Amino acid sequence: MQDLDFSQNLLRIINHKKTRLCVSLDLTNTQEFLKLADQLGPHVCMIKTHMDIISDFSWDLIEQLKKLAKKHDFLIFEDRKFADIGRTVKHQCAGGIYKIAQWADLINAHILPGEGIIQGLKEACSGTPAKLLLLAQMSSRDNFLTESYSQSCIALAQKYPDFIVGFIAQKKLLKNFWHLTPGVNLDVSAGKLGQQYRTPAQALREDGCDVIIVGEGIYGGKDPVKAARNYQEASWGS
Ligand code: 5BU
Repeated sequence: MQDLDFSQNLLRIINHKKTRLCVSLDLTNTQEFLKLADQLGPHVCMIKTHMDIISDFSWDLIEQLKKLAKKHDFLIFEDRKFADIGRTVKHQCAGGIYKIAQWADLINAHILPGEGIIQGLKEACSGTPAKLLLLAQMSSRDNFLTESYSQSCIALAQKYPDFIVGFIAQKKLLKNFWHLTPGVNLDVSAGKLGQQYRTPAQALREDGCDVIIVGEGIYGGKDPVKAARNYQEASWGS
């Protein structure tokens, strides 16, 4: 059975706040991170983190972020992209410095190591609300995630629907699963270091994804709040 709690909650947030925007806060400083999380919170259904790029990380950041998630009603997605054997990812997800399973609503993983990675992450997250997305497709140029690899992601998602709630993908792959999509920018020519962009309208309407993930397009400009508002509107009305 699919995890209804997660899906109902995310749907509730999307409809209540009128946004299908997840901002990717790829900032490296705690103060800047928290300031933007507070300013952008009203415009997003989710904030995506890369906690391991924060140079002055401390547990207080997690506590502050949790408070902001409550204040603004958004989910937290830690984009750690687990990719090791089950035993190792179990430690990486539940323990270490970041203790991701304790605070993330969503995590993600590559399926390269096989089914054990899902079992390891499931054990790490047992007793917590955290759910898993599989990395089925990437936005970067010439990536190695082939069609048959994406099909294997689909098969595994169908096998673990109580824990796997969707995919990171470029196009809709499977009914009743969430599709979060990176590689979105209103300026489609802005991609650097192999990143490829399409517009929110393309990602949501043409490619059938559910939530757009936008980083630089929002935090990279002079007025991130205005940019977030534009992406929110594009994600809702386009
Ligand atoms: P951008 O600044 O909007 O390009 O940021 C996109 C974010 O999504 C960034 O954190 C990447 O690590 C992440 N990402 C991606 O861009 N493309 C992918 O295929 C995957 C993740 Br998977």
